[in-house]
Amino acid sequence: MPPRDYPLEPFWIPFTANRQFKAAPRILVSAKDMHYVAEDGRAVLDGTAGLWCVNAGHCRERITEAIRKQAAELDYGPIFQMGHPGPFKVAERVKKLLPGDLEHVFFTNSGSESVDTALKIALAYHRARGEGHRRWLIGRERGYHGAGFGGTSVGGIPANRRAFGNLLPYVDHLPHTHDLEHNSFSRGQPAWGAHLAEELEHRIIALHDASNIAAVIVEPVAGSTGVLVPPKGYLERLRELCDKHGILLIFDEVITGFGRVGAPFAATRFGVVPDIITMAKGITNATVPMGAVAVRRGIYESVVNGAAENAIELAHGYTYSGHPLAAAAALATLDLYEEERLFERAASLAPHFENAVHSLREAPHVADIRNFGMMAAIELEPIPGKPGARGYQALVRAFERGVLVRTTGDVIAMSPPLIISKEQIDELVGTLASVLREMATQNP
Ligand code: PXG
Repeated sequence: MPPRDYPLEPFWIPFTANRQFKAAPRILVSAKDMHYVAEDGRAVLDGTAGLWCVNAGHCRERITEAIRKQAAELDYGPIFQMGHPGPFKVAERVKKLLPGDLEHVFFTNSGSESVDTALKIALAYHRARGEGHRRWLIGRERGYHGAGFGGTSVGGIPANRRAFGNLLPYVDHLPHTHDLEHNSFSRGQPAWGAHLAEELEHRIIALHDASNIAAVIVEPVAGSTGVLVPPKGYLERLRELCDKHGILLIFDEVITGFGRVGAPFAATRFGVVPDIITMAKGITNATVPMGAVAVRRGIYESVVNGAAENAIELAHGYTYSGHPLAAAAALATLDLYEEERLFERAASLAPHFENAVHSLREAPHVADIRNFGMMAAIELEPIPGKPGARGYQALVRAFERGVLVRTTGDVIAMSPPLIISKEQIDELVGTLASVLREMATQNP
């Protein structure tokens, strides 16, 4: 291995055990299609599409070429009271992929910014209609909505909230829908759990009153906390209750957007149209940071038409909203998805992926397996007294054997690029099977 010509210490690595990582780093130096190359020269099969984002595989020529060309043509253009073609074109393309009358698209640079933007739009919408009393934002336990103060507040992961003291006021949470007793080893949507949507009415609305609630935000399939698939009928019921009470429904599709579930969006796949969709990651195949928030026509019109003419209707945005390089990358990415029919490919690979991951059911220490589209999770029994240790061991050993998976606590998550072949799915799952067997001999 060539010596590293940089120190590890100055970089404070995000969402990482810095001391543990710096003692035994896993460094990737290049990538192509389904594989990374590690610094020791080994090829590593990408079982996670980076961080759920490289949906078309790595370093795709069409996208890198578009970025190169754009960088030489217009590197940056101001986007407040000025414009350049990229974001207009991307908005039109994204609109065509969206269900219902989700017709207007606001650009950000990440999923976290998309979530905070969506929450601010929800508040601004109610205020524009004279319902500024609707201030409560409702998230869900085990939800992940990024790292901004808004997203952390509506998020439902205790470890992400604990250190940060005051988050947003006027936030409450629905219960999550995962229950090992009732829906373990479900293939696709579990049959049990739709009744948990009733908690919105029975508990949240009963306590805070609907007239005070602005929005409910959920991931249609929760990703970060280990692929929690919505029970049959659950999202439909949330939609009905939000309609009944004038509450906006936000789907956070940062992971589920752009083909991950075998359709452009989970909203399309489940046939449930939310009022706002947040997205990021796959929109540019993760090559240049970009996020977006799509809203239904009525939301855009209420906010925009509700303001005085010549007034800035929504006092919100970022220097890099709709950045030319991101926009060029997005256009090339959307072309590639379409030409290679990658969303359809995801749908047709999903049954093979499902069978492959469920073949791990008899592997040692497997407590649950769940999957939807091209997302799957294997939940391991924790080593008594050491939560997370078994999951981390699995990540390290799989990496040593040339396969990248993602772990959250003792849950192993997989979300490969949608270009993966059936043989590569078998390699991914086969490697995990031998890792789990090997670990069991050493830590029964
Ligand atoms: N919403 C959802 C649903 C996400 O999954 C974000 C918002 C925030 O996006 P940004 O671009 O600000 O990171 C996310 C991000 C993992 C993992 O392995 C998941 C995410 C990011 C990094 C790792 O669980 N999701």
